[in-house]
Amino acid sequence: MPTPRPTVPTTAPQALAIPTDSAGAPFAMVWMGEHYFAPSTLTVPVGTTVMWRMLGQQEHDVWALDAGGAFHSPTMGPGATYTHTFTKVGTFKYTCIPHGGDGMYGEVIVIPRPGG
Ligand SMILES: [Cu+2]
Repeated sequence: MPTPRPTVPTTAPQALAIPTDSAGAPFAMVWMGEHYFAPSTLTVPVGTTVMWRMLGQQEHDVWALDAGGAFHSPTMGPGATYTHTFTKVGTFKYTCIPHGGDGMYGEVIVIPRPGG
């Protein structure tokens, strides 16, 4: 039986559901490009590792706006990834520093883990 060939999305997916990684830890993806994060609002249980992945051709970054929730990626070129694990419940807004003026904002809403 042939293995389906993986496809690379060329537009921003609107709904993403990748609940766990191979070790069973919560995991989620955010895609980024010109000039968006998708999904721009992501809700995950506490302890989730979020990976941002660059689909765009320009350079972008992931820069927390909350002073206490500091996470800052390096400048990311095409294909680059950045991960951050969210260990506290809360709403964490972030932007792309070069493109905040173009409305390139996102947020991660971290909720208590279901069932404790
Ligand atoms: Cu950007």
